[in-house]
Amino acid sequence: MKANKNIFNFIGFDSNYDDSKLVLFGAPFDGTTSFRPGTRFAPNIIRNDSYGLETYSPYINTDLEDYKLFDYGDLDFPFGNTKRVLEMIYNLSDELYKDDKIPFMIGGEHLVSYGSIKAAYEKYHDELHIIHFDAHADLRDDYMGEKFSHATVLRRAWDLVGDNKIHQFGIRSGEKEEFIWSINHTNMTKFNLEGLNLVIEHLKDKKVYVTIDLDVLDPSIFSGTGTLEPGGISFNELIFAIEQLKKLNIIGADVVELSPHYDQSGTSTAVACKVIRELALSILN
Ligand SMILES: [Mn+2]
Repeated sequence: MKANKNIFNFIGFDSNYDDSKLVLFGAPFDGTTSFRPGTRFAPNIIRNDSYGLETYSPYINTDLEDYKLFDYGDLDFPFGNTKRVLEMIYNLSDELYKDDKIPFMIGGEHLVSYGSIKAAYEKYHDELHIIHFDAHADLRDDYMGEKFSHATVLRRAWDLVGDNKIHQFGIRSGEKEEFIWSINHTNMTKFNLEGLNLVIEHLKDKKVYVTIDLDVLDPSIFSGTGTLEPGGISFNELIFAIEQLKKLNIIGADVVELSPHYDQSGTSTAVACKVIRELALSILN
């Protein structure tokens, strides 16, 4: 596979496809965003601002340059056609799985995760667990009549993986019904990351897909997003949680919901870039 022509790679992701285990791609879609749109602009602004980062991580004590990493560029979506967008994400992730790669997707709104999780499920079936960091439960069965929405994405993932396979952290917003439903169907930690170490212990021999909605962070450090939810975790809490994930066999991941233009300081984009670097290194370590 060759890089798409719109390539301007994330820092350190400059190797070729064949040599690379981890493959980054952008899914610049915000078609079901209910409040403030703009996540479609995230992948390329992330790539641009990633050059403000070092490739070395003092947290994990490794360097992006120690690895072969490939940036595919962005999928070219037909905006307004949610079904087709999800198919395109599924098709690319499926191709990556067939080539024994690890898909690493940059959103976009959270619904994009569904396409990649579906491909992961079809490869790993019952072995697959999902670790989900988010302010929002995303467990509605439909949102304004739509089954496929940023507000339903983990419920649609549950349709695939079933009970007790989705481990949610930092959740502090949703309908009462979502919280009640979660009691019997997902493993939800409200407000913080308590118990992550126990989940990691429990999932050591499983295949794990990690989805990070950056709005799990407090808006005081991450205001560049569509649906702000005060009361979030700190940057260091998230980074040290990501470092813990290196104990797992992560077979796919995504980082979603940066909407860069709402934070003109660039802080939110810098946060996203650093989360992406740390998650990439955690997956590979
Ligand atoms: Mn969210």
